[in-house]
Amino acid sequence: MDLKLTRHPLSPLLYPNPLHEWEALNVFNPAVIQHNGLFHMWYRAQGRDYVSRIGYAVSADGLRWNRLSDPVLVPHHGEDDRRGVEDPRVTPLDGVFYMTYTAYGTRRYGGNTYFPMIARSDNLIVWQDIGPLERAENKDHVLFPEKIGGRYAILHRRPPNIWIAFSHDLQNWTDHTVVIEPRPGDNWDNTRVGANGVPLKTEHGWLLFYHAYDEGHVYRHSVALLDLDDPTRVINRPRGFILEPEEPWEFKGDVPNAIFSCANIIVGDEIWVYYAGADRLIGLATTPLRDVLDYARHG
Ligand code: BMA
Repeated sequence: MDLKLTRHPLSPLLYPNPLHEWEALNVFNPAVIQHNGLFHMWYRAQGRDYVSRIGYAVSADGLRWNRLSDPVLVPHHGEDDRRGVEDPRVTPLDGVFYMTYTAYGTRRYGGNTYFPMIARSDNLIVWQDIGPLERAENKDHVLFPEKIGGRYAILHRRPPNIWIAFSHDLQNWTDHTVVIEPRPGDNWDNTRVGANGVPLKTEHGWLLFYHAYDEGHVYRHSVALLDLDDPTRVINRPRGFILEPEEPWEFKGDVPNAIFSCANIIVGDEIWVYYAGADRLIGLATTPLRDVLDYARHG
């Protein structure tokens, strides 16, 4: 069984804006949610200083976007995020919004200089930090949209695996467990794996979109199904991938062959996957929900 996402004909949807220094070079890796009848987007942006900031855009149809002229989140932790705030993922939960993002600085945490942050907002625009998930080399963290067994649940990535952890207060995280590992050998996902957007609750389990890259640093995406009550348990993980770089703007840009997604949302009877090509432009690929669920269950 095989499944490939379909690129939307209007894609790519968002380009860098040369009139704004902070987003003049690259726009990429957006979070997207639907709220009160509108689509809301938070995207990573870079100007020529290569510092990442997070911009906000709003849309009635999810295709044509209106952007604020100033970023809504900028570095604010000195050395800890001097090089930027990256890769937002936004989860609505209990009437408020949580953003997980990567703080990228100059201080070392383990093997690198980034660590995973969590922030919260009541109004989509003003974000307040809750704190780090941990002060360790870790990213690609995303909160589940509801509590599981009475606790918050979060996916994260201690390299090279996707992990899960649980918390009562969003500050102290325990029961860290590996969920998905790279598949060694001649496989597309043999080097590193990481979660994409907020996992989707379905009757068959949590539908997780994730990315992986191989030794040639080519990014591809696929899906897995996790047990609803015990998401440490993988129900099925198809062998294949559903998206790989194919378009010129996905091959060439700032980082070649990087297709990177922080958003997979249900729109009508489809899933819309927002993703960036080559760390420079933002595009959209879609699939019928029924097809991707069949693939996640039987692929
Ligand atoms: C990852 C993240 C993403 C980026 C990707 C490809 O580690 O930093 O922001 O899009 O690499 O460069």
